[in-house]
Amino acid sequence: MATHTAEPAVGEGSAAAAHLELEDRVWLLRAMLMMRGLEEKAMSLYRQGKVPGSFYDGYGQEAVSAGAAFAMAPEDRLCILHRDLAAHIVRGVTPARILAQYMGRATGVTAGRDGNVHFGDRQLGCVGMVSMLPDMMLVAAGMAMAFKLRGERRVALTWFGDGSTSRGDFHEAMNWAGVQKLPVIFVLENNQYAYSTPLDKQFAVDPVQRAAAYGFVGVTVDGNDVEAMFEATRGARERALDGGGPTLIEAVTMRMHGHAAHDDMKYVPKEQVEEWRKRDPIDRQSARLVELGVDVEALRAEIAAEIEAAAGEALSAPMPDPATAVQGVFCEGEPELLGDGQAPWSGFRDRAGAAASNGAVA
Ligand SMILES: Cc1ncc(C[n+]2csc(CCOP(=O)(O)OP(=O)(O)O)c2C)c(N)n1
Ligand SMILES: [Mg+2]
Repeated sequence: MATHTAEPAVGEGSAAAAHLELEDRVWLLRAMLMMRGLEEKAMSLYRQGKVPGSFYDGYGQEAVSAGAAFAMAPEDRLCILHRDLAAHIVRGVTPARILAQYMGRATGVTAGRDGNVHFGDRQLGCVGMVSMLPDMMLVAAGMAMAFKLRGERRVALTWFGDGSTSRGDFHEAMNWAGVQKLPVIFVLENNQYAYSTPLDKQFAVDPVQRAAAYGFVGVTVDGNDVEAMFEATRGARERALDGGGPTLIEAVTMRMHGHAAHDDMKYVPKEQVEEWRKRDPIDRQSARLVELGVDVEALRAEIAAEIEAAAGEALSAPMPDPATAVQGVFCEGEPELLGDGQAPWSGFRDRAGAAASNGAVA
């Protein structure tokens, strides 16, 4: 049975708070602050000519990747998109490796093969994105199919944008996931624009209703509330593990910057941006934690120092040796299996070692 349900607002005493310890709530803020700080640093390095190509960021959307990734177990698999840096952070990619990745250094995740967008540390259970959007929905559905066939209790998750919903591959992935009741979570990051195309030129229905058309649950979530994102994803994961099939989570948020560094987004009304600025996900989580007595300023200072140290490390890392350019392009010998990622949520902490005994492969 398919439903179109708006998630309840998340605050004290909410469903999310019931599953999150204070330490988890601080972790969520930490991941968002780290994402914002790293992207701000990277944008400045880009302007200094140290980041080749273009630069895409997820300013204002940090809660979508932080909250969703936080709800996933080590043995789950993630397909991470271009506005979802916090997912890499949650899974355990260090700040220095991220900045090295952006600057094409040998110590980056792809060792200089790509820059800001197409990367994923396979050893941490993350698959780097394919540029064709939204092909990662099919990759995630394929991984979920493997979990189902092998009888493994694990889930695949991918993010994608509002623009992706107009593509054929979106519908193919949704249909197959629904028919097969696959343990997959589709996070539709509705940030109001696909490059310069606004929502009213993108779809004629509320896109979350498309889940019902394919026979599974769709939920709309405030994508600027990291705890609501966590809770919706936690629920979707439980449903998938219980054999309830996929969930489409529509995370409603706003792309606060241009499509990429070159885009001044003249086509976005200023009032719209200012309206969304009041709903900033970091301010929101900070306010909650200040109420709970957390020293958020100290946390900010700690993260700023970590980012400076990471930038120093990445800047002093070597460029890759050109002689290695053709290495790692094709699979040689036996393919290396994906590993498990970090899963910092307290709900997974008491299961340490569970992933190892799972015989997890994908
Ligand atoms: C099939 C395909 N067409 C075009 C592009 C170029 N492209 C990259 S990002 C993007 C906009 C995507 O918008 P949306 O899905 O809303 O994601 P957002 O960038 O807003 O997060 C486009 C058109 C692409 N990567 N793949
Ligand atoms: Mg978009």
